[in-house]
Amino acid sequence: MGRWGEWRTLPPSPHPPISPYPRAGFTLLEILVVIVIIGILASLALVGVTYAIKTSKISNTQAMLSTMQGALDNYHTRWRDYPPSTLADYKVKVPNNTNNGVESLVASLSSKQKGGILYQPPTQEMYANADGDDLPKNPTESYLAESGAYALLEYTDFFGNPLVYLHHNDYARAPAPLTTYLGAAGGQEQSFKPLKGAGSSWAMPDKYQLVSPGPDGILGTEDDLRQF
Ligand SMILES: [Ca+2]
Ligand SMILES: [Ca+2]
Repeated sequence: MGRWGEWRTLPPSPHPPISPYPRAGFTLLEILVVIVIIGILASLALVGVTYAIKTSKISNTQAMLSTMQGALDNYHTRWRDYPPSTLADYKVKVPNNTNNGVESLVASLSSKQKGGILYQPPTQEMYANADGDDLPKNPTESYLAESGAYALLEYTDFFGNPLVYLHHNDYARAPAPLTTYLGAAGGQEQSFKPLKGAGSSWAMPDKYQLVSPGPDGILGTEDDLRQF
């Protein structure tokens, strides 16, 4: 028997023949596995994006508080004091008992009477009026007033909630009209409790306390942001 004859008598291969054409389509199981993997990756990406947005709002709010601190130092250099905790100190009758400190802060840092605009937030949207109050006339010659009437605006943090401001004269008595707070989403009024520093003394004892309720919008929780 010749050489080619020997080749033809070889036993059949144990491996099945390989098709020259690719298999058409995927099995249902393969498709399900891919869908699950895509779902996991998408939810991880969403968590990452949400976390990055929150982190950036926190750091922007902290930067904003420190810029405001500089503006308040300029105000103090000029007037030897920080803005009062309420516009009642400007001899005006304030219309309600909410967000009074930050309303006085906005008026004080943006008025002709107090030396011009000492602070402006990064965007116009960061002026709010969460408690919807206004005065019939402009009490401090604020540049933010329009046609005589004066909306009692508040500075907001990067989460859209008004800040809290309290002059050091008012830490100890901290009456409700100076410490009652209403967030941007409305809802329940909250109460700001002046913060203690080391030992039993007040934080920022001879200055002021300037606080953002942080990502959760609730005062007195761990995520509050402040300038000290
Ligand atoms: Ca108010
Ligand atoms: Ca207001």
